[in-house]
Amino acid sequence: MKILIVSDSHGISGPLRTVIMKESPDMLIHLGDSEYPQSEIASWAGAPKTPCIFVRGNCDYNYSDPSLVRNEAVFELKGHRFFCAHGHLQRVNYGLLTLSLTAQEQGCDICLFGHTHVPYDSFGDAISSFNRYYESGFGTPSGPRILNPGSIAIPRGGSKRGYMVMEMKEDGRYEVFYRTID
Ligand SMILES: [Mn+2]
Repeated sequence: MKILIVSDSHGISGPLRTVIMKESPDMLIHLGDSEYPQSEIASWAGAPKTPCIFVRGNCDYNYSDPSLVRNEAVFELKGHRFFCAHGHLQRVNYGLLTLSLTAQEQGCDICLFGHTHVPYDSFGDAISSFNRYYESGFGTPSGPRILNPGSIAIPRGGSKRGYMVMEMKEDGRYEVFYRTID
């Protein structure tokens, strides 16, 4: 299945709608600061047939549908457990340790965030990393896979307008593709 991961569209609906139409995903995850009615974004993706998940960004108050947005979303899919948050509450501008540990506290192996407007794809620090390294061999990454699709509307840090597509097979194997629209 194809999961479209976007963030920080900040009221600029054009590229968001274009990408949703182009990718035609089986699931949509918006990581916050849409500043646009979530129900409308979800309708572009084909909700309710297509599941859509929205988390609240620091700019999402006037335009958001309270019934559709939450601060954090945790769900399971094909043997994986996802943690989704905008990231401002985990202070991601100052580092990803809190985000990584919060995801792990909830048993998640995949962690999605936005807010920075800069794409990111790496493994996070682990809870009890000393013990895990001791058990599994030094240097083994044991934190969650942490992904940020960047901003689909207002890129920063030298990045381009972009998003991520996660292709997940039935057996849980997955690949992540970062795509730009410029
Ligand atoms: Mn933000």
